[in-house]
Amino acid sequence: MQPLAAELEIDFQSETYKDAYSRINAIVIEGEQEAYENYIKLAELLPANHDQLIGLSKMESRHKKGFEACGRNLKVTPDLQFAKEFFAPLHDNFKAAAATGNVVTCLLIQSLIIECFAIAAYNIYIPVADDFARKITEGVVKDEYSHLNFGEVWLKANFEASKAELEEANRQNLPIVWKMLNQVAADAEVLAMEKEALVEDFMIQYGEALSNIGFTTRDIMRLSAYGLSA
Ligand code: Y39
Ligand code: FE
Ligand code: FE
Ligand code: FE
Repeated sequence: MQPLAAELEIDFQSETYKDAYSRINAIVIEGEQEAYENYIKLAELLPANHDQLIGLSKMESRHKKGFEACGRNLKVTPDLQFAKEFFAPLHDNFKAAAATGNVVTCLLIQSLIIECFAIAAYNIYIPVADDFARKITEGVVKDEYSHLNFGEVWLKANFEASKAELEEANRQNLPIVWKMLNQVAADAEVLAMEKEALVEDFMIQYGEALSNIGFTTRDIMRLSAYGLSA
């Protein structure tokens, strides 16, 4: 498939593009850094899966390096302060859940919500990315599917015992994701990433994940739209 970026004649060196990229690139770099830390924490919380989770954390730190290179390639300085604030509500909820040993909540936040957000964003970005970033992102998104799969497999195996905590964690954290999407929509648009496409892809990934874990279609409708109007 011919990359859409060529057809759209995106000017990757325009000040408008680089300004938006300074925030989106920072979000991705900070997100990968936090994902790295979150999987190390999950490795502590799930000793039976320790080595596998350390493996995932190492992938996240490689992703971070890849996206740092994408920023350098476009001569963009990532706005990391913006990105830290962007992730703070989800990150704080992850840390609070980890501190109280609520591993199901930690898995919902990192391995379902954040991974689905990443998969949606990377899928939508790939066709409109510059050549350098496209190659990096294609490699990264394959890994993200494996991270999502880890969460699905663990939660499916522990479904009955996790169900109530998943419902509550979804209620607390899904509205935050819709707010994050709204915050980034204008910058994403500059990169030719449409908000509607991001929402649609996220809903598909998240709905499929909930289905794989064992939720019914009825549950999935209720859970995945929670807070969408926020
Ligand atoms: O598991 C991961 O690697 C996820 C942390 C990385 C973050 C993805 C955040 C993507 C949001 C970008 C929004 C752009 C429209
Ligand atoms: Fe990653
Ligand atoms: Fe990941
Ligand atoms: Fe548009």
